[in-house]
Amino acid sequence: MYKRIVVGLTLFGLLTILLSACAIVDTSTPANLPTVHMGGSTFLQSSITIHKGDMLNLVDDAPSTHIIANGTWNGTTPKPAVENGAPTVNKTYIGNDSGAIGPFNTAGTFQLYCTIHPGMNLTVNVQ
Ligand SMILES: [Cu+2]
Repeated sequence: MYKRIVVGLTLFGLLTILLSACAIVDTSTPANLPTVHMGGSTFLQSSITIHKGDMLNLVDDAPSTHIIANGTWNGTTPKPAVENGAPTVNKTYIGNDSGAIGPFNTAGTFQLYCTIHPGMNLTVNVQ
C-alpha cells in the first residue's frame, strides 16, 4: 500500500514537471505573432506589414549574434534613429533563438537594423 502511494506521488511529480516545461516553451515561442527570420548576416525578407498593436517576432535561424535596434544602414554607415511613434528596440539575439519586439502602437513606417551586420535592414509597415 505504502509503495503504491510513493509510486503515485512520483508519477504525479513527473507529470507536473512535464506540464510546466510545456508551459514555459509555449510562452517563449508565441504562435500567432507576425514573424521575420534572420540568417547569418541578413533578414530573410526586407520588409513586413503588421497591424497597429502587434508585437513582431524575430527568429534567429543561424548560430549568429544579431543586435537589433532602431535605425538603418546607409551602405556601410550605420544611421541610428528612432522615428516618432516607434517602439524603442535594442535586443540581442545570440543565435538559434527568437524573441518579440514592440508593440508597434502607431501606424507608420519604421526602420530596424542589425548593428553588427552592414546592410541588415528591415522595414516595418504598421497599418
Ligand atoms: Cu546581425
